[in-house]
Amino acid sequence: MSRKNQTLGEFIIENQKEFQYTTGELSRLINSIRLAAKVVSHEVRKAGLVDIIGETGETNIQGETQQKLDILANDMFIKTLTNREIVCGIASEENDEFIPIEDRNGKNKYVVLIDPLDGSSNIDVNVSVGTIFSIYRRVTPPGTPVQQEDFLQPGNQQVAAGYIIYGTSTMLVYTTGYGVNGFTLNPAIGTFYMSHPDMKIPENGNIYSVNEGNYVHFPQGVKDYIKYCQKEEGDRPYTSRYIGSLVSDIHRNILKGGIYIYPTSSIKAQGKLRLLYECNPMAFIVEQAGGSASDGHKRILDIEPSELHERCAFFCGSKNMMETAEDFMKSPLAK
Ligand code: P6P
Repeated sequence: MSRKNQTLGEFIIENQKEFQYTTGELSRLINSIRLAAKVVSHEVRKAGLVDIIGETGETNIQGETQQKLDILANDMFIKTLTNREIVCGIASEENDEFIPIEDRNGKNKYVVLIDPLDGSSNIDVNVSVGTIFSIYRRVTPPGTPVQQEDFLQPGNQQVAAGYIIYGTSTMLVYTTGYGVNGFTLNPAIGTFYMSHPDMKIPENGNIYSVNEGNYVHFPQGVKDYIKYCQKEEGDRPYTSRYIGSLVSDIHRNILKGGIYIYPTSSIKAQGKLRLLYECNPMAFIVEQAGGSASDGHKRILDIEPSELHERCAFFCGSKNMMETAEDFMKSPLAK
């Protein structure tokens, strides 16, 4: 069977052996994410038709207004992950604290960190949004209550990571450390089919993704890199593309080549993106696709987390573009 026609379910079974030590639990975990993705995709696609658009009036720990679909997506992923007796804890952008999950048989060995609906401010204007997930093996003894340290692991310990993009089509893209594969949902039959086998990000690209509205607040190194991208020289000027939805900007850059930058700034001293459930999973995926990801200086996956919702600067994309951007950040004037 051509891999292009393979379903996600068939792919998971065929690649079962890749999951170290697992007895099928990681496969069941990916399958539960697949189920939740289908339900959220259905709700996102009809958002304009029912009274689900708009804000709940609540705000999350990030101080961001919660869109109703945020809550629906969060509840859906938590419910499907909880019901499978595989996961001992979940951390979500929408929840201040991590959620311990009853481990009746004392064998649940995975924790999941999730941004259930990233870019949700785009929902009301019908721009693509996404779900991002990151999976670790717990580090505390099985059968004991999950602890904060199970979640505060460096990204280089992830056993799997992925995203779902609710765009012109719904795609699930994920890695277990053996490359990156993309599956597109056929909504008519509710099946994900392999559409992007062995995804690789071009080493070079000509797209840079940054919110230039914040230019005056950026570190000098970022300002200098943006001017480098805009200069008429060689293969430049590059094209500026910024959707304002991390999953969409990164997905496009993986397919076409490019760099995404959300730096620290004078108005966001820690940056905006969250290390544990945005930057780490995206960094794992992009590295597995042949790209790289850093905070402008240090590899994202080597950062030792100290808080569940900590933020960091995020540079991510084509290997050669990343090297150039990091060179600009090395300059003594880059700060
Ligand atoms: P800004 C969405 O809120 C998000 O977390 C990412 O999906 C997106 O890349 C970024 O923030 C956009 O932030 O400040 O440019 O609107």
